[in-house]
Amino acid sequence: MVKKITAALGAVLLAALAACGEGGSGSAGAGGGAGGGGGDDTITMGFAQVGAESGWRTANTKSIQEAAEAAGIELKFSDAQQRQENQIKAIRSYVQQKVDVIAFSPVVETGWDPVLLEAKRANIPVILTDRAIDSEDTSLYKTFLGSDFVEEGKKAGKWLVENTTGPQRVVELQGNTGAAPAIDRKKGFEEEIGARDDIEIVASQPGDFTRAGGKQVMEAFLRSTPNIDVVYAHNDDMGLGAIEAIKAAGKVPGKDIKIITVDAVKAGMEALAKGEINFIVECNPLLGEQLMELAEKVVAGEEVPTRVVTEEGTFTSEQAKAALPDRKY
Ligand code: GZL
Repeated sequence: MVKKITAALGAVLLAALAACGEGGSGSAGAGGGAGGGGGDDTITMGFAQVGAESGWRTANTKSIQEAAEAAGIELKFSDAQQRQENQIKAIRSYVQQKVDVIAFSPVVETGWDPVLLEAKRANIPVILTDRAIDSEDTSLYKTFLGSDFVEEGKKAGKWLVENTTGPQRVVELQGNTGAAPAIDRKKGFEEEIGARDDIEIVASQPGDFTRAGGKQVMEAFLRSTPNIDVVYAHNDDMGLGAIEAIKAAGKVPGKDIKIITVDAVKAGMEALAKGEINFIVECNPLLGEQLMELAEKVVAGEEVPTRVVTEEGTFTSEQAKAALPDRKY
């Protein structure tokens, strides 16, 4: 009799342990999707990247991929070639794959509500990284991790106000139309240069954050706009394109025409150290580690701040020379 009871108890114990194993830690599903991808405990992230348009983007992608690997997060990654419809398709596919969390850098500010509503209905949390969206419904994402672009524009304008005298005719190379960094860097710059009535933006066109785009628009400005004193480029890559156009026009970049850019990627810092660019406002692309920490918390159902602003500074030519040896990107 005793043997029968022992055997029965052992069977119940084994069944209980097996059931616990099937349930897994539950972390993959808690607060997140149905836990698609890797084993029970592996978080699966779907990341919809803007594209590969600039040195900044390359560094940003590398940071995300390396941080996912270090955190043991399975990363599904897509490159939208700077087209919103491709990002929307990627997000939709991540919902269908039932990933645990979706993160993306919205190429433009608007048009995201329908696809983010699909993610919300599938109980898959969304994290905005790098760029923000302009939506009334802030329940569509858990947090926004990225720079304050208005502040970056202000830093650029402040340098121009404080480091020039007399009339300054400025041409502006904008990022892609509708992108948060393009809208806000313009806004911050204009706010700051308002302190002087002899600084004027005489021409402004999108160069789409690419070196080729910056060169093309600067060539057009040099043909159509007389007496250019300053180029304000929304990123280093367009500033580097402008340098090519200025040199081809027989002028000296950094001297005949001052150049202010944003990002502080290696190629931009090298031009700054050479004096071809006069001032760079840093925009930190190394968001990977913070993104993975936020993803782990969000999937575990923990509270996270709705806004995480990244740390970044500014560089003069002398500061670039000192910083270059240790720059990671
Ligand atoms: C800024 C980022 C911008 C960079 C550009 O956070 O979105 O996009 O400034 C990049 O270099 O193309």
